Amino acid sequence: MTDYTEQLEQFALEGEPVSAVRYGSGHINDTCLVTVSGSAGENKYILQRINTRIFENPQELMENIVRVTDFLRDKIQKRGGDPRRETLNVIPTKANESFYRDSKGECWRMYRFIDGAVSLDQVEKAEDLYQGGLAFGRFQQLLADFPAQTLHETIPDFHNTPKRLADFRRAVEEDICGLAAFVEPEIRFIMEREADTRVLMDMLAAGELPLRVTHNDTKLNNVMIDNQTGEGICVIDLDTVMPGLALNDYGDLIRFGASTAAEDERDLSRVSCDLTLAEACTRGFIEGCAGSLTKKELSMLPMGAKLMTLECGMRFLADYLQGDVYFKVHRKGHNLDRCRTQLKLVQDMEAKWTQLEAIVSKYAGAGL
Ligand code: ADP
Ligand code: GN1
Ligand code: MG
Repeated sequence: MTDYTEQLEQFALEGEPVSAVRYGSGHINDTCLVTVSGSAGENKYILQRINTRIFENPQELMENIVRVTDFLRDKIQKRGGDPRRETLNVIPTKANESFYRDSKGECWRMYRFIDGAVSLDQVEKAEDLYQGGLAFGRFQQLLADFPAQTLHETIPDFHNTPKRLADFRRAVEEDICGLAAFVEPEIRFIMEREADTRVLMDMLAAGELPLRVTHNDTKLNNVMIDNQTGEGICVIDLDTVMPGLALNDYGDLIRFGASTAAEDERDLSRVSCDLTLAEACTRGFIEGCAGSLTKKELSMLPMGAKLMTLECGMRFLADYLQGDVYFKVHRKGHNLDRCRTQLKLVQDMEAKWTQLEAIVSKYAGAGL
């Protein structure tokens, strides 16, 4: 078992640690649930090893998170909410730093554990997606007046889809593991959609879409759902909060939430874009954004869903071709399985385009 003594000693916790166990199923960071026992009883925390291969500047990353969560805490307090549960709370180190660099150079941060709530890896019911959409839409709304220029770009070009395509193309050309021939149909599927990849970035460049402070990783398991009320109470995983497109937050929500199967399902006959689930995401997100989305944004929402799914598919396939260096994998071919579900979803979204547009129209109302 991993010994976290050195790391735990650095943070001012309300009690003595009694256990520290691996937790969650994120693809990026190493997450650990810490339980401490103190005079006031048990307390829980989340200890995370920041993935510094991906987030190369942990200082800037944590600066972003502290600024954003301070800003949110203030707003939540002013409207009478519970700032201990409705935003992430960074626990500083005893030296009053936002993270600790250990003797091996690894970087660790601590959050207060959000109790009485779950993060769902699997969609259980449409209502969860409505709640997820609402939480991510509201999150964007709460940050609408955040000074965006003070945010660091933690991963440059994170959702620059044409740039992602260029990276993908390079991975195919280099083919360092000799796997490209094996995935020729998937490569062709992606390349055939080259023109699509530019649509939103071109609109952004032309000033047709606004840059907002967005979350950029809106998987359902990045929102905590309250056990009692079923409400999406807190948006977590704030590593990629940066200026971005609202369409990408909507898109990633649909990509993960509206799928009838897990992101790594091997039986592709089980993978499709479920319109009831897509409707729940759409209703929640549009409602959460509370009238702030422009006409153009609303009309491009289906494109946001398709491009986030295509982009994720090419990222998984590029990682497969490069020897699984980015996303955590738990079996051979895991990234290829993930890529295939994404491409199947893209195909299904294309087939259901008119219905996806009709769903947006239904909730955009007069805004469209
Ligand atoms: P990753 O970037 O690897 O996805 P996350 O920050 O999303 O890492 O954390 C992984 C999982 O840990 C989440 O999906 C959630 O289940 C759990 N988690 C993270 N932070 C908290 C928290 N403050 N309270 C409760 N659970 C949390
Ligand atoms: C990663 O960290 P996690 O598991 O919430 C990835 C997202 C992908 C997602 C695919 C920083 O999200 O961009 O969409 O996996 N996060 C990063 O499941 O690359
Ligand atoms: Mg996560």
